[in-house]
Amino acid sequence: MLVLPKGIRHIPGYLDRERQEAVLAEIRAVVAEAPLFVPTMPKTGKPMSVRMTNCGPLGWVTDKERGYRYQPTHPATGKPWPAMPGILMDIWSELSGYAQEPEACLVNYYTDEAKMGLHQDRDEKDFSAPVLSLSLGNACLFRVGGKNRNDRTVSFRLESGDAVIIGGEGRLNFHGVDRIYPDTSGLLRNGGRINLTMRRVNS
Ligand code: MD6
Ligand code: FE
Repeated sequence: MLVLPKGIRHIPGYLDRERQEAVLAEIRAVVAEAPLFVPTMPKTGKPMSVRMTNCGPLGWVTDKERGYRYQPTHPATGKPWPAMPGILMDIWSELSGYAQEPEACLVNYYTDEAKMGLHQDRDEKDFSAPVLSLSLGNACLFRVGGKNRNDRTVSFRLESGDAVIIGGEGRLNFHGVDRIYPDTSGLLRNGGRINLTMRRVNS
């Protein structure tokens, strides 16, 4: 049996197909209003392979000049992020164990070739709240380690509908996506994978 680090919880099949479709419809509306953008790394300006957008009062963005941060507006349109859909608020209430509402939902779109390097989520002021992740579309190989980049890691597959909660002692653990498995879900017509991460930013 695979043992996950303390504070990391994986809930396979948390969203049934009907609820996945409902979340997807909301995310399509978010993307229509707040188009996916290509995030770039601080200082180097190297583009990440995922495309991103956000909903909720705050959104996570990054670019060469100003680096990782949360801001209330879309970097390209300058408009406020779309509201957090009610269905995501409900899922946060069901899973987070945290009394306050989420302030940001980062939407990551992966083509079947995209990946995400090992990182910590540490741009929030409040680490007492967990980060709640939902996966839609093709499966991926998810990797999670400890608080130090060189700590031993464990890897497991995330399928469409799975939830992951990173909180408590695991809140600052390194994690990343090594690969997407093409043709492993019929949810997204053009393949790829969507990951949603809901966060509390301010205490
Ligand atoms: C992904 N997930 O699944 C990337 N971050 O595509 C994350 O970076 C992540 O799954 C914080 C908490 C849970 C996560
Ligand atoms: Fe993360």
